[in-house]
Amino acid sequence: MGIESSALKCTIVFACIVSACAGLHGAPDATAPKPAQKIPVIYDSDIGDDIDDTWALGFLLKCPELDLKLVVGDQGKALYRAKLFAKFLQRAGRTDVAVGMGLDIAPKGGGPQADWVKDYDLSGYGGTVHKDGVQAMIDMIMRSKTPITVIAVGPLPNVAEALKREPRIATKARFVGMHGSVRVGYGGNKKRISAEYNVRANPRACRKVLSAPWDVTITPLDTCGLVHLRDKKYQKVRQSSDPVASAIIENYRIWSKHKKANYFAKRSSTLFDTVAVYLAFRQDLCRMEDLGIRVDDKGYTRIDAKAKVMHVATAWKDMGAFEDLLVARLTRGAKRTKTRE
Ligand SMILES: [Ca+2]
Repeated sequence: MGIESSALKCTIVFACIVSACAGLHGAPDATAPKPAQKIPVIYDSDIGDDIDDTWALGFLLKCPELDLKLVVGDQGKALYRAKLFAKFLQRAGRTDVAVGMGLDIAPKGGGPQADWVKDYDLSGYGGTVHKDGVQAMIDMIMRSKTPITVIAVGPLPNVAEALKREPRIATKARFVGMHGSVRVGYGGNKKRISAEYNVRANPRACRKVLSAPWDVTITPLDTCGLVHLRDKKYQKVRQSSDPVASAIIENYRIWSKHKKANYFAKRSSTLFDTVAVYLAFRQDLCRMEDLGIRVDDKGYTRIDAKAKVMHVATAWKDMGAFEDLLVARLTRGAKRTKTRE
């Protein structure tokens, strides 16, 4: 273990102790002290396709353990995703976060949240916009004195390209992803695993990223595929005046209409990506296993003792407590949202 990974472990352990002191099982953490050293984060996301990336971005902004530095849109539609990020960050009062455009694969095109940004002008963003988000990612990782955590919640062409251009990023950063299906498939299916979308969309890129020599943690469908907010938990977010919560709900309403999803009034969709954000700073509510994971050509993630070993969240110890934490943080209130503009 190198000095950097030791330091990172210390940071995570400290963040966990702070969180533990604040009360583990879903108690609102409004009184939680801020950790001395936050974990610097790059968020690589296909925001604007499924809605869970937007929930995860909001959660990330609300976690005092994490310090979001850069967001990069992945898997094409670069302009659409950059606009979603920029408008969301502006609404959250976080234009200190840089926005990176993803790889130039299918740069145009929209998605189910297009109505939210139809009049948004990216040139009006108060923070930095990097035309080459992959290079911005590399530069930030290489220059950072504290190891960066890359939270990636989509297919992985950007991160694979970053590793190709500068393989040393794997010695300077840690990777946390929402990827794969290890023993459980979509919808909690325990009989059959799935070729999970983020892997299946680009198995080659995923294989390159997951096998790189960095510390890797993933939430496969086994854990992330089970998370929904329902009933009181959902209504608390839906009715919150918190600017981050209301930006999420505005997007969810537009997304639901576009997708003809008829459950907007009652519950969230599956919030896969929020679990990757959680694992970046705490892991105690999940059962974690160190497993060799091989990505096959069809997009399955197979347990293979000869493959790269990673930390895998294979089951929940207490999913309800995670949902409580998510709700408490998302609804913490407008008065506590720090504006840095
Ligand atoms: Ca995603």
